[in-house]
Parts: sequence; structure tokens; C-alpha cells
Amino acid sequence: MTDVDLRTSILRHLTYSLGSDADHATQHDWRIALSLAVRDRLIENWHAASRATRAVGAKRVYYLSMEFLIGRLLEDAIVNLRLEDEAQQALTGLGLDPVAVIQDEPDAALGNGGLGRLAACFMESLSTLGVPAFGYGIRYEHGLFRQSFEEGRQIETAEDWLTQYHAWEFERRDVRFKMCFGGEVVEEGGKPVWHGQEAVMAQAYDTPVIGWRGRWANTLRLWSAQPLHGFDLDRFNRGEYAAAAEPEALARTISRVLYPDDTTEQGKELRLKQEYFFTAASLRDILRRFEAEGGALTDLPKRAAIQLNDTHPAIAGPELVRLLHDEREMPLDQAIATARGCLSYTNHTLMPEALERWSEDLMTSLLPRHMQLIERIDAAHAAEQPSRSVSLTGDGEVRMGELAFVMAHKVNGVSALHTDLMKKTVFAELHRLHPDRIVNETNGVTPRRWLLSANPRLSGLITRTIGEGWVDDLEQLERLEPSLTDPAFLDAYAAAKRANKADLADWLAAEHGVQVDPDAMFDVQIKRIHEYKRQHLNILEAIALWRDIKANPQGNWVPRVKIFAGKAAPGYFFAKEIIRLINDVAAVINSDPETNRYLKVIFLPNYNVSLAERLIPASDLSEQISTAGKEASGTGNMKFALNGAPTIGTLDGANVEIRDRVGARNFFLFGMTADEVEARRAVPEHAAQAIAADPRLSGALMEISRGTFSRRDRHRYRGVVANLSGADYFLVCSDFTAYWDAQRRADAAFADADAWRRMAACNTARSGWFSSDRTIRGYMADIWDVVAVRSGLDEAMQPPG
Ligand code: OAK
Repeated sequence: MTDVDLRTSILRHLTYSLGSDADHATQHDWRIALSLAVRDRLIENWHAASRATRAVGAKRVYYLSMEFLIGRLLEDAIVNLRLEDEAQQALTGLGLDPVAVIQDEPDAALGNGGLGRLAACFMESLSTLGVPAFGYGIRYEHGLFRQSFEEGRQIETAEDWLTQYHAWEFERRDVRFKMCFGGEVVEEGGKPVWHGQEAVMAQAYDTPVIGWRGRWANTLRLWSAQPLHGFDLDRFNRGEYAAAAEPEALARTISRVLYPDDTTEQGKELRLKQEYFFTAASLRDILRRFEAEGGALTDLPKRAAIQLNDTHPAIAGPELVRLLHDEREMPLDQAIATARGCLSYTNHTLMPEALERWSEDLMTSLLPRHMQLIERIDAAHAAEQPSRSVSLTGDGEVRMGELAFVMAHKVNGVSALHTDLMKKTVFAELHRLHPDRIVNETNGVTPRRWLLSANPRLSGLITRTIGEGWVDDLEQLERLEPSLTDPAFLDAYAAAKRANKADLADWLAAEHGVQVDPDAMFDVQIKRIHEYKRQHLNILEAIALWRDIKANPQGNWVPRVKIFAGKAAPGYFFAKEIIRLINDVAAVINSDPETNRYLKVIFLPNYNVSLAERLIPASDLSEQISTAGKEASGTGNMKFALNGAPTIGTLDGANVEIRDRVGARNFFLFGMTADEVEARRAVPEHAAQAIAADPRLSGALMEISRGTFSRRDRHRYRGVVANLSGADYFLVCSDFTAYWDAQRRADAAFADADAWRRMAACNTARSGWFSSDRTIRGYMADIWDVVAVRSGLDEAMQPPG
């Protein structure tokens, strides 16, 4: 199918794969036909990659993750296969709008936020680098919920990406594993044998992940839960129609939704089932492949590097021990050592509520053999460490972080600061026992999606200036350094940003009915809504600024558009209050004729990967304002810097490293450090003190209290104000004055257009280190001990197209 031009291939697929014809085809038909035509161009290299891996017996990376936030796939494939021009010509020649066809694709939102998006960037980088790898996760029928607003409040509805034909996946009918839950462990022939009570089938679906220039492709293998037996014909024939379909519905529940509500017992059980389901199916698949290729089981660590993306797949430790010891008769100590040789664990948060713990009762009833093995692992660890003070269980719970740590040969944090805090706080004791186990691998983002594809104007300018090498060697952006004093380059740089902003302004007007001035500063905070990320600090500053402008409407104000986007967890009441407050404040400020030339506030609904791709290239200022010590890394911060939006931020997560690289003069730093945060919390009445000391802050809180933003419901935000002026755990009030001052420094800098564009361009030129290619190289060397296979095989493979 790759012997024909793209246009012919699209028309053939339209006719023969979709049974449609050009006269009646819908946009959806065209998009699927294009996807299939593009897909044809990558299949041969995909197969060649796995052949090459087998031929050299290469070690593979297995990335186990509950989330893969991959977004749209068609544009990624077109860009990585360098088919932009051909696709553009083919589509326009067929009378279609290329942008509309590409944007017809729904986002695959199989993740909540940072952890899931990082997994997607890693998969792309692994393919770009030619490292043999599989991503393993769950094929959720419903990804992250869709968000809309009703009177400012978040409304969640089910997302249904899979109701459309999914052009990128292949169902592997031959890759299915039976997964069991519950039941009991009995002694048989002197050995413990687990007899599960409930069983479902894990069915594999594969999506190719194509690297830059299509030279290599890996596989994202997602598991779908299916019933062991179809439906119950006897019951159906007796007229019990609903009951006949019940086993199927129950089995499918496991892969039905991303992160079901785990505040109920049933929710908890389902979540643990999901974790075991995909982890165990993946391990079964890894062992099947290893055994098919031959080799002693103790050599598994030489062939398989299994990365646990946070603790969600931490049951992999006991499950792998079970597969080796119970099912393959490896002595227990050797099984533990072999499993540890394969496994490594990435921690993505220090927030206590996100550190997983499962009740021992639930674990015993759902996974009885695993509970026994966890105790054996704990005992073996204790025996190795006579002075031990760490236990995998306690207070009736299994500690998944500790379990993952003990079963991993390496444990990593995701930024220098976060890794340091891991050593000092949550894993202090384990770090003392295993001082070489914790390593740092600062996150990164793929430049193919986050610069080349998302920002064609800027990437075109970069390529014209330094050539195309930066696309897979992002540190080449340093070669822009001499251009940072070249007025022609800076003019072109500013023109690209201005054009991106004008596009965004047009889109905001067309899609959301809001008018914004493209010359205003676009000040953007887009991420999950969480108290630690402090969107409420940002909106308090907006209220204070609005009051200042009203007090002096003739002042020399720098026009700003504050843009927010992000979803709150459905059960997180306070985060939902923050969303409502921002929407309520926006309604008042935007309709104030005295101030709205200078200040607008917009909260865009349904934040997703595609919206991020639209907003980031058009941003001037990147809001990274979490309470220091709370944001493990951040990756949005890197995307903004790369696209020339300087950061206003705290010394938290990877902000620290961004500032080190782009230079302190090109970063608006404010706020307490992680150590100061701890000290400040100990000060009695810290919030009240901060409020008393800053009339702007007290004025803004007073404005909320008196109901200015509450429509008919004066006390609507009583809880928010009480929280901020009371415990204020995230120290919004204590950091407010410093934040205000940093914002005014940003205003002054923005008012000097020449200085600003230099600062923006500096951010681009000095962000090359934040490529996920660099991060993956770090994992390869420090954790996985794998090498790329691609080199040397390029010629043997099919050139794309
Ligand atoms: C999600 C669920 C459980 C634990 C952590 C997360 C998560 O998304 N953490 C985020 O991971 C990103 C990737 O490492 C980091 O950049 C974010 O700072 C972190 O919050």
C-alpha cells in the first residue's frame, strides 16, 4: 500500500476500507481514510523494528502505566513521517480543509495529567531513539471526563472517544490472558497454589508509536477486559435478557473508565482490580515473549527492564515473584532478586493522599497469594537489614510506595528538588538502608509534538536559522544564542509569537465569544486544578489588580488576558470551588467597561492535550506558582519555556532547573523556598499576619466576602475565604505580596517590547535540555542498562513514503 501517492491511497481507503465515496463522504470518513493511508506508511518500519530487536536479542524496555495521555495521533504520525506537504496537497486537492480534517480526531485522553502525558512523551522519545520498548496500560472505554460549566460550576460528562472508529489500533485476537481475582490459596504437593474465584480475559490492542522520521516504531499495548465466556444463552432463552448479559457487563467494568471514584469501597476494589489486571497481563506477556525467545529465567533482567510509572503497577513485584516462584519453581530468594533486577519505580508525588495504601483485608480477599508474598518479601528485606525500621505493612494497610521501593533496583524522582525531598522525607529510612537506589531523572517533553508540530511558525524560524538538527537533538537550540542580539531574528521571533496570538484571539472570538487584544500580555495557567497549584493565588491577584485599575483608570496599565484551563477531580470540592470563583470573577471583570481594556479573565472548558497545543505557542507568561516542595516536576513549565513564554514561578519542581538554564534574568521568581514553607507553617496565624500586612490582599478577600462575585448568593465563597484566612495550608496569603511584586516586574518587562522578545527568545534557546530524549537517555544509562538498536539498521529499513 505504500507504492502509491497519498491522494490515491486516501481515495482507495475511502472506497475499499470505508465503503464510502467521495461524493458522500463525511469529514469523519475523510479523516479515517487519511489515517489509514498514513498508517500504511509506518507498518513496515514497525515490523522491521521488532524483527531487528529479535535478531540481535536486544533488551527491551517495558513501561507500565495506568495512564497514557496521548492526544491526537494523526498529526503526530504526519509530522514524524514528514508527510505534511503531501497531506496538505492531497487534502486541498480533494476540496478539503486539512486543519478541519486533522482536528476532527478526538483526543485519546487515557490519563489525568502530568504522569500520563509524560508516559506519552516517553513513548515517542523511545521510538525516536530506536530503543525497543512496549508501553503497557488499559484501553479505557471512557477516558478523562468532559468538562463544561453551568453557572460557572464544573459539570462532568462521560468521554466516549471509542464510540468512533479508532484507526490506529490493532486487536490481537491471539494475545489474551486469563486473569483471576479472589478465591483461596491451598497447599498442593507441598506448594501453595492460588485458586482464583473470579476470572476475566485481558485482550491486547496494539497501537504503533512512530518516532521522528519514521525510522523506528514501538508498540503501545493496551488491555481490554472481556468476559471469559460470551453471554448466557440458557438464561437468554428463558427470557432473562439482562441477566444473560450480566457476566459480560461485569467483566468489562474493569476497563470501562479511567480512575473510577475511589471514595467508596466498591470504587476502591475496582481500582485495585484495574491495577492488578493490567500489570499481571503485561507481566504474562513479557514472560511469554522471553520464553519464546529462549534463555535461562535468571537472565530475565538482561532482557527486560520494567519501569513502574508510580505505584499503580506496584503489584508487579509480588506478581513477578509469584510467576517465577510459584509457577516456575524458582527459589523464593532468587525470584525476588530476579524480579528486582527487572523492576524500577518512578515516584511522581510526595503528596500524602496520593501515596497509595491498600487495606490488608481488601488485598487478602482480592489477591490472597500476593498478600502472602508481600509478607515473605517484607521478611526477606528485614533479614537483609538487621537494623531495619521499615515495614511494607502497618495499621492494617499495605504501603505500595515502600513495596515498589523494596522490589526495585532503582527508584527515581522527576526533578532534582523532588528527588532530594524524596531522600529527606517519604523515603528517608529506605534511602538510609539503600543509599544507591534513588536516582534523579528530570522530566522532559517531546520537541516533535511540543515545538515542531504545535508551533510551526517558531519551528520554521528555528530551522531557517540553525537547520533541522534540533528536532532530534534539542540542545542544538543553543546555536540560536548568537541570534539573540540580531534584530532581524528577534523581529521574526516576535512576529511568529504575534501571529500565534492573533490566531488564538480569532479562535477565542469564534468559539467562545470573547474578544481579546492580541497585543495584551497572554498570561496562562493551564493544569489540573489543585490547591497546591494555587490557581486561587492567581485569581486573587486578578481581583487586586482590577481594584487597583478601578482606583486609577487613567494609570499606565499593561493590558493582560489571564487564561485558565484545567479539570478538578469530580470529588474534590474545594478545587471545584476555585473553578467557580474564577468563572464568577471573570463574569464581573470582563463586563466592567472601566477596566476591561486592561484586564480580562477567561476560563476555557475541557482542557486537554489539543487545547494545550493551541494555547502554549500563543502564551507570553507561564504561571508555575505551586507551593514550593509540592510540584514534583511539572512538564507544562518546560513546554512554555521552549515556546518562548518566560515563567513566573516559585522554586519548585523543575522550575529550579529551568531558571538555572534560562538565566535568573529571564524568569520571574517569587515566593518561599521549600524550607521556608515548612518554617512558615509553624508560625501561628501566618495567614492573618500576611493579610494584615498587605491591603491589596485584604481588599481582594474583602471583595469576595462581600459578595461582589457571588451573584445573588452573598455567602457563596465563605468557605474559600475561611480557608485562606484560616489554616491556609498552601500558604497562598503568605506568598501573595511576593507574587504581586513579581507580576509587576513582569508588567514592566513586557512594556519594553525589545527586552521582552529577547527574554522570550532566550527561553527558547536555552530550553534544549528539557527534551524527553535527554530524559530517556538518562533512564537508559542509570536505570535500564539498554542500548538503542536503530543505529546500523536504518538502511535495512524501508524509507518512509
Ligand atoms: C498522578 C497520580 C498519582 C501520583 C502522581 C500523579 C501525577 O500526575 N504526578 C505528576 O507527574 C508529573 C510527571 O512526572 C509531574 O510533572 C507533576 O509534577 C506531578 O504532579
